[in-house]
Amino acid sequence: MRIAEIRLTPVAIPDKPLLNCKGVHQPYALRTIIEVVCDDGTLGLGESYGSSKALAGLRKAAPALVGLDPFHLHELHARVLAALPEGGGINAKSAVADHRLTDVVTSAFEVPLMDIQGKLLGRPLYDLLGGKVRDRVPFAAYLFYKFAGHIGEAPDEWGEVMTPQAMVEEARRFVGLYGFGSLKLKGGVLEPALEIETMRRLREAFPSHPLRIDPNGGWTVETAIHIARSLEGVLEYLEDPVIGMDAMAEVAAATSLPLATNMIVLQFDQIAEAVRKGAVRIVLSDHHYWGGLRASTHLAKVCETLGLGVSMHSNSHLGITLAAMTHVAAATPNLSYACDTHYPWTGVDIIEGGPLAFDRGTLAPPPGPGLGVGLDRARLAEFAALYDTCGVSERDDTAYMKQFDPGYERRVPRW
Ligand code: GKR
Ligand code: MG
Repeated sequence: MRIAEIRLTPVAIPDKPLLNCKGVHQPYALRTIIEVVCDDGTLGLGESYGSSKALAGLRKAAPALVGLDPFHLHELHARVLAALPEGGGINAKSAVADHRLTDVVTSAFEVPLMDIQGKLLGRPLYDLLGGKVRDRVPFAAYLFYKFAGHIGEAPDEWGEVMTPQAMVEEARRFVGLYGFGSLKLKGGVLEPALEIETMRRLREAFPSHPLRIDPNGGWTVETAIHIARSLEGVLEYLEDPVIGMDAMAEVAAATSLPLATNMIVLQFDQIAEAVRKGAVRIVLSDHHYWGGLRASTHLAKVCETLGLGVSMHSNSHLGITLAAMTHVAAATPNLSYACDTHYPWTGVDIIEGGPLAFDRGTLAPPPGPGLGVGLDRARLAEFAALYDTCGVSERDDTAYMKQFDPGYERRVPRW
């Protein structure tokens, strides 16, 4: 059994004008859909970033994987390293955090290979990760301040959300539609007093929902300490209030709130420094850049050993990613928090049967061998065509924000 063919399809999927500390989401988010076909016809599916650097890396590595045994995941990594000797990161130079290309590419191909393994064995993917420790995986509502609609378009169904009260309404809608039992707010957008008020109002409206806020390093150390102290007893954790290991350690030392990160600990070799400096108490896993699904479970083991909590990060994504997140979360004993997901903001999918449906804020790993999802080829073709015509070939939240507000300037920290 060998890999015979690999197909990579970049897609554009509709997104909403969601705000963060660097700007606003463009009308389309980009992903790459990966199909790995074995010589017996077994098909494995994967999903990764759609940025040009990630796509170029995937395209360059793919031919080197033809002939590989789909069970040989160490060799997968070795072949990716050999195919991409220049390495590098996948994000823009201006990004405050980056992901190693070779990890991203290995991660991207590990999922379809494990999907194939599951199909060959007739076992769900979580069984290849040690078996499931929970039947259903809890996800958090991912709340964003947002503009009413995209440039030149009528307001979308969520309308404008730019005040604490409007955010409570957004949260009510999320909880009503999907049953989420935890709430995460993307912060660093409004002035700090308003974001503190937003979290307090969410606490009043949802007294028993765990709450978290993540400004993506959008605050100075001083602002972050003020906000952290104001929200002690309100939040379960505070995610990436500031940028940099030392700045995070300074904030961590000044508050009883646990700090979480998907921005300063992105690779295994960054964990030791973070622990030494006391910079974080929770690390967010993400199988797209930690090295894959198995690496995510290894990360969880390291965190358990070091007394760190584990949560899960997300970007705008489709159902192959959600299925993979759910399998790995189901097989991670110490995943101690509800996983992040942008999925409800997407609302469309390229998997058979349409978008996966949350029930009481949770999702069971899709049934069936491997990932348990198949491709809807008509939808895939539709979003592939959109990629070719939509005019977005790179994520640039700042450039798009300038179209709303020509005077806008990117500043991290912003407040
Ligand atoms: O979608 O605006 C966004 C988020 O800020 C995303 O880019 C982050 O990667 O959700 C992510 C996070 O937790 O930092
Ligand atoms: Mg984050």
